[in-house]
Amino acid sequence: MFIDIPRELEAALLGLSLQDWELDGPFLAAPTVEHYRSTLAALPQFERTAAALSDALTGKSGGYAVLRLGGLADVLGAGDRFRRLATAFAAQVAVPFSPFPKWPLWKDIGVKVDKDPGKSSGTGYNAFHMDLVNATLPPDFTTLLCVRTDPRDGGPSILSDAHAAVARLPEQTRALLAEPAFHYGTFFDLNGVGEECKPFPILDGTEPGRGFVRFTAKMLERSELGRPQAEVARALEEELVRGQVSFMLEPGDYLIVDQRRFLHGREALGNGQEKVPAADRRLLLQLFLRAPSGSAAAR
Ligand SMILES: O=C(O)CCC(=O)C(=O)O
Ligand SMILES: [Fe+2]
Repeated sequence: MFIDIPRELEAALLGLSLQDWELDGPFLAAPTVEHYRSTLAALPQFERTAAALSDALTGKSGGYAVLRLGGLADVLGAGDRFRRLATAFAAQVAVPFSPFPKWPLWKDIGVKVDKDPGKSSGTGYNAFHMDLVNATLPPDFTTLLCVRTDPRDGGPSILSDAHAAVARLPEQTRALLAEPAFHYGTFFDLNGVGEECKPFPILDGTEPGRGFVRFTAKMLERSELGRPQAEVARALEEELVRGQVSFMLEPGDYLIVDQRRFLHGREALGNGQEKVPAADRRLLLQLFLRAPSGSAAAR
């Protein structure tokens, strides 16, 4: 699932000057998508890299990929040129968009010592979840670009195959997970993700192995759930942890997750974050992708 950029391609990418992107509402505008796709397609070794990416995301045991863009980040830093290149790779997979009116496409995920430790940008364990879990149309892909690792050496990413975890649960548990009896979080001022979904079923009743496993383990501590719901949600979380893979994102690593196949999270950061200057703390950039309706990822 880790994809290196061949040297020749890396050199060609460093020589590019991609145009700045334009948005059409929350979405990357079609002419920008076309410009980014066609510019990359013309580069040496690109086809091989795109095929590896597509295999990692759509292959039988796939569902996520880490593109290793560290060589580009070393030269370019994390500024506009690097972000345009990462956006161009994202645009190969699906259409980038920003659900949050406040953020222009990429959203910073830094480290805030005074925030709920279990939430995005908190310092603690970030339990298995899908992003925008309570939207009727969650993003098809969530992506995270690593700018800085935790100087206290914590925060490996965790991923788990959601349908594999569900398949290991007893029938009765799965039946309860298919009832619309779960809820999580608030919903306001979001673009491109439909309406609020509340309450929602965790399993959406499509064929086993398909569709979203609409789950966040954060609901266990932050939503008032009925007793049977809490029990089955806990059982699902345990299976996700049992099946998890974990790895540390390095600077320039770009993680792309198919939200219909994998749930994600992050282990706790290292101790003593309050002693680390804010500008030195771990930093990721987050971007969401919408697959064209009718594509494999949107089914
Ligand atoms: O910090 C991380 O690695 C994951 C963050 C995340 O999943 C989120 O903010 O939605
Ligand atoms: Fe997330």
